[in-house]
Amino acid sequence: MRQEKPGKVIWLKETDSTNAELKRLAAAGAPEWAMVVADRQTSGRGRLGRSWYSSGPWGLWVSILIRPHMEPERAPFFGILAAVAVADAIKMATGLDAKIKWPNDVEVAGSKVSGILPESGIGPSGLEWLVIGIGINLNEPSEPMPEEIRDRAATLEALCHRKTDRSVLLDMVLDGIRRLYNLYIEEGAENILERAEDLSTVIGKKLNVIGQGEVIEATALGMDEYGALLVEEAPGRTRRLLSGEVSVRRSENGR
Ligand code: BT5
Repeated sequence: MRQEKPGKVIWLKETDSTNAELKRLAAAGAPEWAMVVADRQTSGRGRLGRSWYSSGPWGLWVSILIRPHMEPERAPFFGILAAVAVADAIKMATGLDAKIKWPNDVEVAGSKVSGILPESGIGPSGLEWLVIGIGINLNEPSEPMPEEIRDRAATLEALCHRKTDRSVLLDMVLDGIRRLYNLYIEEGAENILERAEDLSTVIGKKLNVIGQGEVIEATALGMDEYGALLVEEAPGRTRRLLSGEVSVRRSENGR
């Protein structure tokens, strides 16, 4: 079934986390495409308990609810699908060359401008809801970014010297997600994965893979329909990474 209708957007001045807010609504039966946007998050969240700096309306902090009929294990793929939509929207709005760093960062010239957090709810019949949280740093905040992220994070304004309108970018991101979701329903993951691989900063590169207490060297080969990164650790020995951190080795990115 094609997904056409935009849902109701709830705009909040402040919330703990738009993902937390929408997860509460999803569990209470909110319909597909319900959305929460906040001017400011007091406990914006990243993956693995990390935090997301979102102190004011200088960025787009949004969560989108979908209810795809699929195995719960495929939820991370929707993080990749959303990253393609965000990279496309940034390109369209600013002309910047936005890239995807697996699994869920969108970068411009090596700086993180966006992070995506898919979170799912599982019930007796499988996947019941999927909340896709998206944070995009649009315009320069009035206070400087916190010290610990200043080196790696950037706003679109700092990179393209123009302000980006929050509602315009939200519409572009939503259009992109709806288009890619329809493509997924009609044709499966293949074309979306191809787009994600084209936009990827890691595919074809030698990586350091930071796992449980160890760092492995491997070459990134591609992504699969579960959102996993496929890497080759040694000739002919491949492995699927479902989470964790990867960084391009210094000799590869010329830094
Ligand atoms: C992410 O996690 O990148 C996912 C971020 C998702 C944020 C959205 S905002 C709307 C929705 N509601 C939420 O509560 N969350 C979602 P991760 O890959 O774990 O990256 C987190 C790391 O990025 C932090 O540990 C910092 O190093 C860095 N970081 C934090 N705030 C940032 C910002 N505004 N811009 C760039 N980097 C940031």
